[in-house]
Amino acid sequence: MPKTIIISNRLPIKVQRTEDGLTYETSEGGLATGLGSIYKTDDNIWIGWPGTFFNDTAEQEQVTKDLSEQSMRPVFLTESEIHNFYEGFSNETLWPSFHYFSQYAVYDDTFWEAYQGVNGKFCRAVMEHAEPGDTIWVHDYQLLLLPALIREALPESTIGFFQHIPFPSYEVFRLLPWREQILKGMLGADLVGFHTFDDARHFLSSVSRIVGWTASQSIIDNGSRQIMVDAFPMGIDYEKYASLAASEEMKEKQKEYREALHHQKVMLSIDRLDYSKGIPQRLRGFELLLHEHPEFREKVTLFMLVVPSRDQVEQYRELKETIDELVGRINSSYRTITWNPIQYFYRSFPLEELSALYSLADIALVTPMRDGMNLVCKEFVASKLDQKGVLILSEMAGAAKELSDAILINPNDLGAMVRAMQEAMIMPEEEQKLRMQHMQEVLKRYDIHHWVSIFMNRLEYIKLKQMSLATEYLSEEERDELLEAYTNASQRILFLDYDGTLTSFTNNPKHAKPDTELLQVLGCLAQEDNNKVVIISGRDRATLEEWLGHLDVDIIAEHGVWARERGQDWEMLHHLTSDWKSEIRPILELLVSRTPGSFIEEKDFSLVWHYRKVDPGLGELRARELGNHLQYLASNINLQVMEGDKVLEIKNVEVNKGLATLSWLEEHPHDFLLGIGDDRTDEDMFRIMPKEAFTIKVGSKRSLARFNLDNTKEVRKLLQSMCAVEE
Ligand code: GDG
Repeated sequence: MPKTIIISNRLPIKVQRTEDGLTYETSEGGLATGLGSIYKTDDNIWIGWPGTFFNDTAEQEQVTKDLSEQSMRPVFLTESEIHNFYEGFSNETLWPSFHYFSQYAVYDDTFWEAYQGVNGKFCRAVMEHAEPGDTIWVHDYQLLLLPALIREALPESTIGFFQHIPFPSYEVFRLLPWREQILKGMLGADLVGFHTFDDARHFLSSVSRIVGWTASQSIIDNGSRQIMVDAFPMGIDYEKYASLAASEEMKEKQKEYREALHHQKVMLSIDRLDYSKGIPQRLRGFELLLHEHPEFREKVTLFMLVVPSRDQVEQYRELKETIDELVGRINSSYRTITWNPIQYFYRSFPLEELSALYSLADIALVTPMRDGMNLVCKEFVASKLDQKGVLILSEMAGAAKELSDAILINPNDLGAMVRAMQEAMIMPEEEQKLRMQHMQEVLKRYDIHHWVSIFMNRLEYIKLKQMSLATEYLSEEERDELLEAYTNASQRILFLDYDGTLTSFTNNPKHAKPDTELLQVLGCLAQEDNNKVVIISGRDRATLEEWLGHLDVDIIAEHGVWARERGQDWEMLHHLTSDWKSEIRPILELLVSRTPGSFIEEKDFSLVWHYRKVDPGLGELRARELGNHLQYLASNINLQVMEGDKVLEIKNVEVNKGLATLSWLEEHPHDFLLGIGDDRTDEDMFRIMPKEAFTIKVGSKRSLARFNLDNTKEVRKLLQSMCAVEE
């Protein structure tokens, strides 16, 4: 039975070596809770590092055995791997870069090699357990290369990837020397998830500019696979925090704390020690509040918990010193005999204490400079049973997108921070309740269980979509079948698109002239009496005439405006007008003057705007703009706007390759049909052709064709083998 495999750098357990032997303490983190419903059932497993070094084989075996009873599979890492891969590349290169602190990013090849090595080690661990059909869910920035490694080893597998930290804008991401390898690693997944739409947007923009793969409606089509990119804001285990806060024990604790704090207002701040969390800025804001608003002195205490983290790293050590100094300065400047402005703790607390603090606090100060999501603010809201309390939240936290009823601030704007604190201090209870109620409704609904199920649901969806759109590669067997049908037939029609099918794309369409090899194969097929070779293209008739007119082929030009049977004159397939051009041409000309690299191609009955050489992103944006602008105008004058590969074509509605193909089929009896094409306009041709026809899409984008071939080279090879049949 297919299973689900979860992979993260750390296992949701802390293994420790004590005098009494090995101890195992399960994690209560949100992710572990949410995924608990998955990895603890059936044969599902969680793969990751157990958090302690085990060099002794016997000990490793023991840990593996003990963990396997809890559905976990350890990946043992050495001290040097942890140093270079985890503390190094993950935390000193990726973490600062992704949190917009590029000035702290270390670019070190030793770190990068270790990162690749450990991702490979994780891949081998996955391969020990994975089987075709399994669903694999990879987590976070320590394992960005893993999706592609798994894809290579198990091409058909279902792979989801979720990044818990932000994805920076292209301008910041591009600074990384290994940017392309990183993106390609992530793109091994079928679904790439982030906390916010902005992260997803930034990722798509980097992929388009660095890898060259563009997306339509958040789905990247790389030619062989579709990859969905979406936002999945992670929720918390709402019930857990709400019920903890409701317990008698917690109420007692809260009362005790409240008395000790002399019934002052409590501002709460909880973070891991990290420069992304904006702790010094928050302290400066608090200092300014006390300075500018003496009325709040002795009326408010800032309860500040900083959880030790990464303190071997230089920046973190410096940050700790800055915080210590600031706290010292503020406390010594403002304290009185009975009041200490800041209660500062540099250690971690048990969950119960945390819950008591959440319930007790009047104001939560969550002001990171940048945060993927931030769960602390959500836990605070869930713990507010009486709905009294104010959340001050940084716009730079992913959570701000959902918690719009918080007081939102820019953490760099100290003035705004002080005003927000002042507002929070005097906010009427009714308003507090109203805001809190709204936020609780959101968090209750979008909790951690919802997050897991929606991610899994989308992963299943994209996999099904991939399957439904997949055309089958023309196998050896089917090729033989095609050749046999071809040999046995006496009235064959071969519809062949030109650009992207018989020749590859060039930056300048005029350069795509047929070469000798192509002329030879077309000539060979065309001279056969039983064959009708039809070149069906969007190009203008003059070019097609010049390039292919000397062969014994039929030509359909401009997607079916003009046609010419061999040996005859050009005929217009529909009676069309081109009066509309004078109205549309100025719009396109204005667009060209605003968009360097683009140009207009004029055909008898259509106008085409080309943007292949335009800055990626800008071209698509302008094409959408033009599409929207023309939609209304075009429908009134019987025109259609057709999107192609980096082109937008405006022409009469009657014109398409489908109608042209149909008129050929009606007029010419046939017992063998072949249609080959590569772009959207060829889909009209595939649609019109009978089911038994051999329809072939070049590339593996979604298609109505029965089969696909990878490129023009393979098309030519097929045509050559048809030629050889005749000889
Ligand atoms: C990353 C992203 C994203 C804190 N102190 C104690 C303690 N905590 C718990 C909190 C909360 C968790 O740690 C911190 O989560 P955050 O989301 O705030 O931050 P990161 O650790 O940086 O997490 C972040 C998250 O991944 C999830 O995707 O939201 O943006 O950076 O749950 O309660 N727990 C205990 N004692 C403490 O002293 N027991």
